[in-house]
Amino acid sequence: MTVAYLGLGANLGDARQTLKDTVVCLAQQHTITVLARSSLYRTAPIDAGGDDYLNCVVKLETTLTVRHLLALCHKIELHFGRERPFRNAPRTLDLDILLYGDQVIDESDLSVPHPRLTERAFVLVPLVELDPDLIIPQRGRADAFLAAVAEQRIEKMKSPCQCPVLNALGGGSNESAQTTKGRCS
Ligand code: A4P
Ligand code: MG
Repeated sequence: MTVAYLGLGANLGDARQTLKDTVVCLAQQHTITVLARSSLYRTAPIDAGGDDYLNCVVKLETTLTVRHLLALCHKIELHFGRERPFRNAPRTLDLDILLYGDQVIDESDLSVPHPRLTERAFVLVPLVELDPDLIIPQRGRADAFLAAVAEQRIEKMKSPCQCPVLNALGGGSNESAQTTKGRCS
């Protein structure tokens, strides 16, 4: 079993629903256990045009190799209608492998840790929310990079569920899991 972190982003279509459905989709894989999902964040596009993004990070445990995890990410992106008309084009769903255990991979089609991870508030802030003491292989503590991205606009979304008891129990994501079951093939 390997602990991995995925970055989820979307700025086309119903981004909030897509991100929630993607977490359900990941949780439905028998090779994956979703351990935690960060809050959703509304973020300014970085090096890209289009509308604001919604971003979050998922922490999971998996029996998949990193290559199989990448293939699964591509399959789920396609399932949610991802198209690639040009680099950094607006997208219905982007799924990036941020970290895969403590592995460092530098190949033409796969770089882990994700090469731009430490330059982007939309990745760092949810990562540190999930794991305040997270260490990024070969780079050190994730929170040490936060000051450098402080100018990038990022706003935590309020949970649509206003019940403090349900929220404390994680009710928001459970509710989403029930209403969207079966959508992921
Ligand atoms: N690839 C290499 N390493 C990885 C990895 N660790 N995880 C390859 C996933 N894929 C990886 O990806 C292009 C190729 O990268 C894949 O075929 C894979 O083999 P892609 O999904 O087609 O394109 P991408 O995600 O746009 O590329 P990239 O380079 O990862 O872009 P970035 O740097 O992630 O930027 N602003 C906000 N606010 N929120 C965003 O989510 N996203 C981007 C995309 C730009 N600005 C943004 C956001
Ligand atoms: Mg990507």
